[in-house]
Amino acid sequence: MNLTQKIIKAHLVSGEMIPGKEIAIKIDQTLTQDSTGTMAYLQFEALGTDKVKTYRSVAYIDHNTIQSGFENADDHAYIQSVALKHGIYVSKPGNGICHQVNLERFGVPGMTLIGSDSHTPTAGGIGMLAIGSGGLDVAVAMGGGALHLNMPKVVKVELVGALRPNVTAKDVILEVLRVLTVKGGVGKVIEYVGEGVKTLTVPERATITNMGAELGATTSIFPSDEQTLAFLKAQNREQDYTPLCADDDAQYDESITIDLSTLCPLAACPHSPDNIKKISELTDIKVDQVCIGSCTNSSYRDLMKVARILKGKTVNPNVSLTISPGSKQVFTMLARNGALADMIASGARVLECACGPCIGMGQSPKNNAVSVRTFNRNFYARSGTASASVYLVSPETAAYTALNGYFTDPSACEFYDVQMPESFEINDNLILKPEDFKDIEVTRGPNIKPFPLNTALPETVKGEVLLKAEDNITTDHIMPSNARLLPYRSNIPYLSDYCMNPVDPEFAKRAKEKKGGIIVAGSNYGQGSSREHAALVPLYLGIKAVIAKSFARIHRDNLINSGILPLVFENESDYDNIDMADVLAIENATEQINNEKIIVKNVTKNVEFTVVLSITERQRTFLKAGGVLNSLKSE
Ligand code: MIC
Ligand code: SF4
Repeated sequence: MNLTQKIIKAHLVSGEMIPGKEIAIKIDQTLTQDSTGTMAYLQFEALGTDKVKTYRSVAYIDHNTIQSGFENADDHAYIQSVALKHGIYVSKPGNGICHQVNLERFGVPGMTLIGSDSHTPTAGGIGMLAIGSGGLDVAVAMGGGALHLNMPKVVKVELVGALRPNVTAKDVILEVLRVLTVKGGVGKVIEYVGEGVKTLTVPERATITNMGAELGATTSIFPSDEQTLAFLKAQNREQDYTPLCADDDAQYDESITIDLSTLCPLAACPHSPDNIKKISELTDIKVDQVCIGSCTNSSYRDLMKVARILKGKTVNPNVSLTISPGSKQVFTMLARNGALADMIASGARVLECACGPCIGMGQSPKNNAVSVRTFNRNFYARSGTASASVYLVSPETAAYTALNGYFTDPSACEFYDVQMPESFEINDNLILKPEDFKDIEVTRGPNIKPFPLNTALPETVKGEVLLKAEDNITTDHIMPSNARLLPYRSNIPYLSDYCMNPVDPEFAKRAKEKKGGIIVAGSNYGQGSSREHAALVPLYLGIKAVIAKSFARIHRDNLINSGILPLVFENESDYDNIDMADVLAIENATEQINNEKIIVKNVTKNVEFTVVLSITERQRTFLKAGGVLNSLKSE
């Protein structure tokens, strides 16, 4: 067996391990963050579980940290109180980005983890089977329920050789994205093997598994080996170590080989993480902003290299450089060893250890800016400035670029060899343990509005086409998130006015006037974030179905959980025959939903076409009931 199959087998609750078939697995650990967490905990409360049933559940507060009104702070208070009341650890704001802190303090090789954040697979760097999902799946897992998913195919990525100086783990995952594209990982786990694996430290592995989310993959995973042991020892968690790897004769569904020694520094160009070019091809481009940080590249070693590059130099006069350390642990260590002083002295704007500019929480660049970031997503408008062009690069590329003001290939620059520390500074004083708190009252601010509930599937599903969208629509298109909107993550009615804003600013108004309808889209609809808001807001607007050429995994599950039909064109050419405002109807919907193929009538054009609903029996029950919560209620 490969490593993925071994961990699944050890956690299998039901189903057969045949790719594409539904399985259910036991979940050991869960994580939530604050921008998806309020919904997850409202749903958890609705399920009525007293105490979490997992080995470890942690609520992180790291996304909505700009407090320009009471909303975010109220949500933090709600999350802290509801978590402690139900046996969940709390990582307070200031402690760091969920995935970085999870790796440092909680990740255990061989365990399963689900998180209400699409970059949960970061923990694959420490050998966990870590999957991103909607908040409802996390709520169910916290209550002891299994996670249902389709048994993934497993792709072997064999790493051979070793990276050259100033070529990094970020360049490895950008290369994988170039080869596999943003749709290439759907329904698959990406498993890294080979001699090259041994040359990568746990945080480097975590950079690679983190951005595996951009492949659309279920997750990515590395073996647990000497590097894992060294990392856990340095975190004073040696007892959590178990060696794990694939059998020598393990079978894989697909495989690719990457020779690390042939890679060069790369960038993902606007507006997609798979639009890859060599840095050496971009050196004529003048840069306005550089942002270093995010759950992809903000580990101790990443930032130490940045500090060494910046030491004694000054950021280019035309560049604004920001640095956000990944965690309090990283931040404290940089402060103690003087690296922070070198960053500040160079002119870097040091931000708190949180998601920050990655989710548009401040630092939106100027109009038409070129912004170079060490993050994982460069989707259109995600930075908060729609006219900006965002490029994704390694910390080394970012630091040299910030000094020169133009894209700079770091492989032609000085190399600073920073080693992993033998011990990290351990201070968990911002992690609250539920056992230390008694008689907790849950605090609820006025911004927390009830989440919308669907109704049971009607006999006829009928509506106008309210939007005809292209390929690769992201959740940042469907429900944009920025410093202005993130405070309303617990207020679906407020958010609804901004639904699809970057695609069509009139969409929300139209949906409200028509009292709902249908969305038609191209392939990979809903890629990106795990935010349920990208399903709950359309539900609130009365969207009954999305008909697309294909869907991204987490978003498709979120639509089903909300009772919205995710239908796939049987013949992609039927997409071309549909126009905005056409009226589409599914007659005998309650009958048809039992079938794999469903007939849709284009009432306006008087033609019919077929769509495919390839889901499990369980999911059909959810759609009939109008979503998971209705289904559970009726049970
Ligand atoms: C993201 O990177 O897009 C986020 C913000 O972390 C999201 C979660 C969210 O929308 O709150 C994710 O990746 O799931
Ligand atoms: Fe936070 Fe960005 Fe990572 Fe999402 S991708 S968890 S917003 S740092």
